Amino acid sequence: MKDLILDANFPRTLDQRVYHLGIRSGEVANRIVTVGAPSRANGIASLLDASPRPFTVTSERGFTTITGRYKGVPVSIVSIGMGYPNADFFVREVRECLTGDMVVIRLGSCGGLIDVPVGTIVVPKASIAITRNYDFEFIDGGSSEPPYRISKPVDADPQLHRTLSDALQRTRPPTVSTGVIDNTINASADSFYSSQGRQTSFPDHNETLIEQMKSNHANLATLEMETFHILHLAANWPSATQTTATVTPPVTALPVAPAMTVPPSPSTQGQPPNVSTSDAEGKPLRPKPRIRAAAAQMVFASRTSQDFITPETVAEIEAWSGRAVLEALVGFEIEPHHLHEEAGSVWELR
Ligand code: R1P
Repeated sequence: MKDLILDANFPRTLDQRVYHLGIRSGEVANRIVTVGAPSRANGIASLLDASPRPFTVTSERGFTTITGRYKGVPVSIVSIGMGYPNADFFVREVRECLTGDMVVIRLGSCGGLIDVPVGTIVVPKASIAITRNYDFEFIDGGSSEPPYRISKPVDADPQLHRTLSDALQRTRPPTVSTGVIDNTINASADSFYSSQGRQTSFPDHNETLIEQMKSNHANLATLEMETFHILHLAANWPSATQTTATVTPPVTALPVAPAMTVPPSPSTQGQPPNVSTSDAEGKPLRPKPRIRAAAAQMVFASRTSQDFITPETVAEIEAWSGRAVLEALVGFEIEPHHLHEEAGSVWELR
């Protein structure tokens, strides 16, 4: 380990950057698109307003945050890589850099479990988790345990789900032959292979897994690796109906040395960590802020026909869905007192 970390609970650098994403308060906006790949993030970022010039941080751990404005509204695009652990870093670390609401749309690729063409965009209303059961005896299969666990569903934010589906329908280019499906169930797996029913040289005991999932959830339509965890954290952050106090995470000593394209404003330097349920003066927000999340999933692989999407179709549907996600976010209302303070932020108009 090359860095000395003084506090193991919530590591931050002396200049208040969260340890894995490398961002700090004022560098991430309330409205966020999260994607898996930096190329997808850069494609969406190309749609941002020219002014203020979008701000980019790439952390040592490979998370990229791009913040600017779309049609004048502050938005961030965060590329997180793959899987539950990275989704967890994303939600928790962004949350501690933000005051007010955190509105998140995940735009990712997925496998399709229903008979739709590759290039279809699916907007799930809920997600379940499929996880490998480490207590199962995978070599001899002689365990009384099941090899996989299937969780109960967690819902997307219903209003954001509807706004997202509407934006996708409204912005669909006439040249695109595939459509939008919503109100389905997604499954997020903790492996691309075993817990998605793929066959490899490992004895994964997953030959009937997809059929079992489909028999439990008739409208199960997509498989990917992040949506469940994002929706689950959003649904389990203390909300307007709860009274749990938010603890301000402490500060650590050493910087993570993120690569930046635009220097932060001097007015953001050295400020204390935000208490995310308070306003700029430290007064509690009423009602308390929320995390609201939904997802749009591009079908890259059909698990029924075994078709895989072409690069040309990827380019076409990423351009469509990237714009649609931004449209959905900027059209989604956040009460003014639940917005992060603009003064000193990287999206401040100077
Ligand atoms: C697997 O190839 C990856 O692709 C899907 C899965 O969820 C997983 O992260 O999403 P992204 O296209 O967003 O990376």
